[in-house]
Amino acid sequence: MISRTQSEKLFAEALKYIPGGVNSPVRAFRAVGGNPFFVNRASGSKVWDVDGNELIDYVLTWGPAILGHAHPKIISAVKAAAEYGTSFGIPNPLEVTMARLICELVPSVKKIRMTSSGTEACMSAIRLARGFTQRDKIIKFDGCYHGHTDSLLVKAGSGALTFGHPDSAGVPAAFTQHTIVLPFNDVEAVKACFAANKNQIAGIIVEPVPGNAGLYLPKPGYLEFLSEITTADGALLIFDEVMTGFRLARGGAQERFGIRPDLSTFGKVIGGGLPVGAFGGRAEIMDCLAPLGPVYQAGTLSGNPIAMAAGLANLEELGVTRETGNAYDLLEARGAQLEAGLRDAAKSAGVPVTFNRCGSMFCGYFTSEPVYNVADAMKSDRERFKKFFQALLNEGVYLAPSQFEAGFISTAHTPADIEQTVRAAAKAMRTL
Ligand code: KE4
Repeated sequence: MISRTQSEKLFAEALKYIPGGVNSPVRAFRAVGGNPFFVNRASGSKVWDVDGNELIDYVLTWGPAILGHAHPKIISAVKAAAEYGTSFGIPNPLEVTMARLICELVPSVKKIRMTSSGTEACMSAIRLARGFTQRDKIIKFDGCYHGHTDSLLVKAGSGALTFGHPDSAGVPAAFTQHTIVLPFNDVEAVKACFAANKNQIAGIIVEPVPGNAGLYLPKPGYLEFLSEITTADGALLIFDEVMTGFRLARGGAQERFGIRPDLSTFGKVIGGGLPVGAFGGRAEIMDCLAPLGPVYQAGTLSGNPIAMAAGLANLEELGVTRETGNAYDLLEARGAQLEAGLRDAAKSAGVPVTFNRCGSMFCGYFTSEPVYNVADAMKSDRERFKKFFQALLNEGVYLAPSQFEAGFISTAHTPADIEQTVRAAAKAMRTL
């Protein structure tokens, strides 16, 4: 029997000082039962909890650890940068290196601004879209999560969905009156919305591959359709690539699907595990930002040298500047191995599972129906997921503690890790 005595003690202590004992709700295990464990060490594909239990990690701090945890190149880059100071609040060379690299890798991004979180990046991109178009309305899709900024916390995904009350308390109706929520992958709903709001929509913000209600993919032609309909109406298309950026391809989901959005947001991978976000796009839009233009946006630690060093080390080690011999073939191979193994395990156990995957992002839903949007995802058997999650945890495999999160694979996940995961899943599925 696995002991988690130290984690339990820490959780009891945490509850005294931190709401719910966690600094982000999805960590609280409320959707899967039991209490969260505490981690004080991570390396490669593994984390170790404070009781010394080793776990193969498919959360990877929600995406940033694409090279696995504590990659030597990142650790040495952070140490080296820290020797010169942790923050200047004055422009530093690494900000320029990062900005130039992102602009080189993502053709739709001609200028970019760093922030300290994905929430900030998405919030700022929305403000910029409204400032540039002089319009107020924004379309988002149910189940998509763009951080916890007031105007976007409407039918949001991730933790908001996990808790079953997609709309958050504390958000005045006035703050969301300009937010229109539509179902993802539904062309007619978007057409009807633009017809009813001609020349009033500032933009669409969308996760090109939604990873905050589990994971599902855009139907063929859907992203192209969003690009066309926004262009035709003078609205902007904003790709939220906080999760997919530099994970699904060197140039993110927009490279993989061949789309050029007007604005994009980034985070996670570009911070290598440190607090970073970014938003960028067409120069004439970005130049509306202060100090050049009237749209205000700021941040004490934006472009912080330590975070830039960590993010640059992450990107460099991924091989993003190399068209061949970069990490994406390996990530694809590991994802394919995991998918094949989990599909076989479900089939052998006679358990209906819909397994969605895009590169190194994945999600298994306990349903025999396809999952193309959050309504489909909500039909899956969450009780089965709960049992599956706990069974895998007891076998040393850590999945995201919610059906409504994506799983992530790193270059540090070995074939043996994945074989161990598949064995654990096969054993767990026989108990469901
Ligand atoms: P942050 O503010 O958490 O850095 O980024 C917000 C965000 C924006 N856009 C997308 C597509 C995202 O996935 C996120 C954050 N992702 C969640 C995981 N689903 C972060 C985990 C958490 O909230 O604890």
